[in-house]
Amino acid sequence: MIDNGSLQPKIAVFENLFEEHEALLCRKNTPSSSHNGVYKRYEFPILTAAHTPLHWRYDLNTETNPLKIERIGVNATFNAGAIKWKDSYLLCVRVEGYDRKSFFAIAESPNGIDNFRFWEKPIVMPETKDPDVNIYDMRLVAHEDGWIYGIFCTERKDPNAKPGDVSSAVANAGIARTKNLIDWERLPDLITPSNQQRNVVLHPEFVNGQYALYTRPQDGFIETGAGGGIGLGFTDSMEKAIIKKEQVIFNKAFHTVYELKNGLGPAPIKTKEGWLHLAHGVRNTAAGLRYVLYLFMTDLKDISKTIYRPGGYFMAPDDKEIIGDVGNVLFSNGWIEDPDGTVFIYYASSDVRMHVAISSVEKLVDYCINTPQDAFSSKGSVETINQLIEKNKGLY
Ligand code: M1P
Repeated sequence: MIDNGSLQPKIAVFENLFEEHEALLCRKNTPSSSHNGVYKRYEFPILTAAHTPLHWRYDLNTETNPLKIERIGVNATFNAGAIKWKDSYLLCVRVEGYDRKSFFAIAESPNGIDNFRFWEKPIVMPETKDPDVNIYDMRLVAHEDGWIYGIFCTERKDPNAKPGDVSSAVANAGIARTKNLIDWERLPDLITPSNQQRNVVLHPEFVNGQYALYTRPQDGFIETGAGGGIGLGFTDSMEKAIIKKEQVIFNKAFHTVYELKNGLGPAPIKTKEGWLHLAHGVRNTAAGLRYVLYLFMTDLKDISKTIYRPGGYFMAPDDKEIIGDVGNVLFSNGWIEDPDGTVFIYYASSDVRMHVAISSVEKLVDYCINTPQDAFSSKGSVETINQLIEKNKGLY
């Protein structure tokens, strides 16, 4: 499946390009020295635009490209869904061209940390009768019904946009399924009571015989309005997915990291203590929106009930991660749990590149259970710190 270099041309003029590209793909990744006991970031981004195959970007025929000019530019590789597949770590990456269009492509690694290589071709995603203009941010879920589902955002021009308004868009959840991650069957888009949807995630198990979907209702494409929290709804079928009632299970809240928007990341991981969720919270600042990642857990029997809500963020943009096309953004829609409990957290920084951080189910659950909840005021935060100081008496 991997493009292992068999497509490399014998043409000397491209040799340096292939050598440099191969060196980047093979670069060993090492854990960064600083960590907080919960997760370890890795030093290098695992995927950048430069990782995309040269045969996607260059006309490798020296007769038609004697000047060795890049013909098709790739701008970014980010917001990837993730799945373990035949002992490999696969990312379904949002690849964005210089033309601003995003598409999906699978990148595969033998260890989940480095040596990610794109498969030979990007995914050809079939369309519904209403063609997509832009597709992005796929959540990959191996559902217990036997299919692997890809739920993603499909964006189209707003049909009600006023004349001259060429920006207004409508976002909804596109649904596709596959058995091999190459051939995809497109299903009708999700129907919900909300105007717009992004960050829709399929729960991996049936709930009372129904498919459960986490949603993120919004009033408009940018404006969340009354929506913007994490919703939950149920449908009898994925072939005609209709959610009649959306219940918000985790709302936005004043003066928190999820004040403006609150959206689920990847599908939750099942643990003995509950379903473990990774999500993103957004707040507004004088410098624009700030996206951070946070964790919470829900009840195994009642997935609408949040049982642990650690306060504050779990990961925030750090150092070089702050810079990018849309700065100050961490976004995650993919993680992989290994059989030994290791968790590979795949996250993108500032809408440009992909990273990995390593943790474990044990650590993440401990973090959720033992991190104090948000006290919703400065006074409350001081009280929380004072409780820890009291507990630590005689130990420091
Ligand atoms: O630019 C930050 C993110 O903005 C959108 O996310 P959300 O709908 O949660 O605000 C998406 O466009 C996402 O891809 C992007 O990373």
